[in-house]
Amino acid sequence: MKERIEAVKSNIAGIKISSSAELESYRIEFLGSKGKMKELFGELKNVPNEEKKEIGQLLNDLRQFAQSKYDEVKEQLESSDASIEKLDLSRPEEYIALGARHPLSLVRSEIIEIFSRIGYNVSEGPEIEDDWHNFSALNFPPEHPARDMQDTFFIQKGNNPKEEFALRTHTSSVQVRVMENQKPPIRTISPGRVYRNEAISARAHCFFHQVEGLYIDKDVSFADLKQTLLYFAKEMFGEKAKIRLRPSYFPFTEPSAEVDVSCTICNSKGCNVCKYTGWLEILGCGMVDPNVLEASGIDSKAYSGFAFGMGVERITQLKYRVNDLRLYSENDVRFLGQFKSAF
Ligand code: 2U9
Repeated sequence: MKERIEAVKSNIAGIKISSSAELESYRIEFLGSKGKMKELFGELKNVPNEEKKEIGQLLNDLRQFAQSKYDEVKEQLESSDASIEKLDLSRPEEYIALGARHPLSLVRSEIIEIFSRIGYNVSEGPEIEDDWHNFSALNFPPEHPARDMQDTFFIQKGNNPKEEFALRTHTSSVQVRVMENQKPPIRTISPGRVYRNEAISARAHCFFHQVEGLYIDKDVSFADLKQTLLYFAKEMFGEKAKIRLRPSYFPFTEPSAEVDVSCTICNSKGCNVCKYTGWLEILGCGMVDPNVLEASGIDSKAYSGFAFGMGVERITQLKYRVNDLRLYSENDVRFLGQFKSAF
C-alpha cells in the first residue's frame, strides 16, 4: 500500500496542467468520486489494524497534496483568464483631453513671429533689476513719479538701504542691457513679465506682460517707425487695419506717440469696445532719446533709433475680447480651454 501511495504521489507531482480542461481531467482522475483517492481510501479497510493509523495518515497527506495542486493551478488559471476577460477589445479608445496654450502665450508667440519676419531677434533679461537699468539709463529723472512706491515694487538687499533693487516695471531694462553689450545695428524685441504696485481689478494688475521693441542703426527715422508699426498692425489685426499716432510723452523717447489701430470689432463704425471712436489704443512708441543712447555708450550723433512697447494683455483683450485682466492668472480651465490653437 505504501508503494502505491508513493507512486500516486510522484504521478501527481509530474503532471503538467495548462488549461481548464486539463485541470478538470486531473480532478476527475484523482479527486473525483471514482478517482484514485476514493479508490485508495476504499482499500483502507483491507489494511491490517496495526498499520491502519499510519496508512490512514499517509492517505490523508496524499489527498491534501492532490487537493493543494488542484487549488494552486485553478487560481493561476483564473487570474490569467480574468485579466483577459476584463479587456473589452470592442471598446473605443480612451479619450485623451488635449491641453490648450495660454492666450497670453499664443499672442506673445504671434508678436515674436511677426517681428522675427522683419529681422528682430528676441532678448531676455532679469525680472529683478537695479535702479540704473530700470530707471536711470532710461532718462527717468530722480524725482520721476514712476519711481514712487505706488508704481514700483522695491526690494532691499540685506539691511543696506543703498542696495536697493526693483521688480522691473518694463522690459526696456532688457534693451538697456542689449545696448550696453552689443554694437548697432540692433534690432531686438524683449517679451517678458513686468510688475507694477497696483490694486488688482478687471482693468489693472500687479503684473502683466510686455513686448518692447528697439531698432538702432544709422539714419533710422520716424517714417521707419510708422511703417514698422503699420506692418505689425496689419499682420496682427488683418490687412484692412489702419493706424494713427497721437503725440505723447515718455522719458525714454522723443518725440513720443501713442498708437491706435482702427477698431477691428466694428470696422471703425463705432461700438462700445472702441467707445464709438473707431480706434483702439494698442501701444506706445517714439524715437529713442539721445540721452538714452549715450547712457549706454552709443554715439547719438552717429546713430538714431526707435522703440515701441505694448502690453500683451491689451493685444489679447482686443484679439480675443477678454474683458477682465484677472482671468489671465486665475487658471480657470473653462477660460483656458477656449484657446485651442495650432500655435
Ligand atoms: C529703450 C528705449 C526706449 C519702449 C517704449 C513705450 C513707448 C510704451 C507702454 C505700452 C503699454 C508700456 O505695457 S505698457 O503699459 N510702453 O508706451 N515703450 S516707447 O521704449 C524704449 C525701450 C527701450 C532702450
